[in-house]
Amino acid sequence: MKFKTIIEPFKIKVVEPIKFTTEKEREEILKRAGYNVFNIPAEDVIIDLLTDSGTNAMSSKQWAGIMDGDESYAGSKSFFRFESVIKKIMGFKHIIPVHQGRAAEKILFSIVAGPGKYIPNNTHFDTTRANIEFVGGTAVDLPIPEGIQPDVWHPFKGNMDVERLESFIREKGPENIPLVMLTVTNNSNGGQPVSMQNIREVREVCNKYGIPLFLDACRFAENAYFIKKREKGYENKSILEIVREMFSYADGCTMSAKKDAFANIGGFLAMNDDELALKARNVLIVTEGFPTYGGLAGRDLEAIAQGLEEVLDENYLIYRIRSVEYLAEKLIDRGIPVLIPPGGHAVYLDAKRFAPHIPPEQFPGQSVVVELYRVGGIRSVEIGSVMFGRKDKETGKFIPHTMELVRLAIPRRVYTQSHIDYVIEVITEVYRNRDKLKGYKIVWEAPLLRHFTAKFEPIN
Ligand code: P70
Repeated sequence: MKFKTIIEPFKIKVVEPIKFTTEKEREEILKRAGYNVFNIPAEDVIIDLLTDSGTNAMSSKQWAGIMDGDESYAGSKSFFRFESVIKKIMGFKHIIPVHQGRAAEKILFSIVAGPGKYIPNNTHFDTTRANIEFVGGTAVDLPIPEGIQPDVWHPFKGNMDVERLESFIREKGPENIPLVMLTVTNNSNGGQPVSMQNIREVREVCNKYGIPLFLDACRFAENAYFIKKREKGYENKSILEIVREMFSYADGCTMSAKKDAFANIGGFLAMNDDELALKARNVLIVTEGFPTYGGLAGRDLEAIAQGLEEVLDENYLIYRIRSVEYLAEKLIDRGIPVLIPPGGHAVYLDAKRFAPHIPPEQFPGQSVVVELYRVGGIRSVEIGSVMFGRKDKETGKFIPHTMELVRLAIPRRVYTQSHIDYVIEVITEVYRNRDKLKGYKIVWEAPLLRHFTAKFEPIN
């Protein structure tokens, strides 16, 4: 293109009003929410960057698909479209619809994992880890060293450490590792991509020990775009070609369609192995529904199929990745500590450097999250010791997470540049007053996935 301004590759047909609140009102709302932004009514949020999951704006064609959804219990026309689009893009033999990503994880890990079983991943996201631990298995993170250093630039920080993978397999024995996973893009460490070379190398190690490889594929298209931009040999390939190659190295995947499929709900589990698929469908039928709808309505299957076609559009991905980069660039210009490079779906603030006076056990990320809401009505999410920190089982000692991050996830096709300019202004203001940020303590927590429901109090 001749012009450098990258525009939104869509027009806006339907709008949703934003309700404004005052700082004083937000102070009260925070107290009522136990300083956990998951407990805040969405209506009281001005810009909602809690997640890019299920919060996407659907296209007119997706809405048309919703009207066209076939709601037959068995053999719905919408299922066959869903199945054929996924097969075209990802190429797996068995496509099993589920209501969202974690349902795919639940089914998969209840079949393959359990006590004494280990599941390595570049980095597990919260629900993947929880589903493995729920059945008594062990979730193991094997990121490359650069992957956990927020201020180190690397083109593929989502990569798995292949040498550590191999030594881990040897140590635990391949018979105790039912599968290896790669999360594309790697959400826990900054929405960072995994290179094609890394996928290939992980595949080779898996082949050597006869272990299947599964992708946690939520943001596969964003990952493919990074491969096209950053990996030699892929500059002239189409996104579809890159995606197909990525999946060609895998034996299956779990997918939350709430991310790169632009859907508000939905997901699937896919695989080539007939026996595993049979077992998965047996669980599916008990927990989710009949195999041609999983936990979904026919209209959801249509929306997902259409969304999967749309996300492969390179003009969309150029806009998508650039709009996330724009936010990161402006924050970096203002000296605000941001994980580099910015990810595909989010910008991550480095709370350790943002609030160095707050120790990890007082949750610096949570403190920044609370302040962004108080000052500007922006909802973000802590990805640090609230989400992943734990207590040592024997000593009770606090073990912090590797990084203390605040994720600003950008819903797809929802916010315009001026929304983002507002976000930049608010963060700049919070950063200017960072010395006043206080630590937090947890006053109530659930046994698993505590971040969703925990209650906090500021430490004065
Ligand atoms: C997010 C949401 C979901 C997810 C994921 C990866 C790599 C599986 C899943 C599960 C979760 C979340 C986190 C904080 C706030 C709100 C929501 N990620 N694998 O935003 O998929 O949600 O469909 O069960 O990122 O990153 P599902």
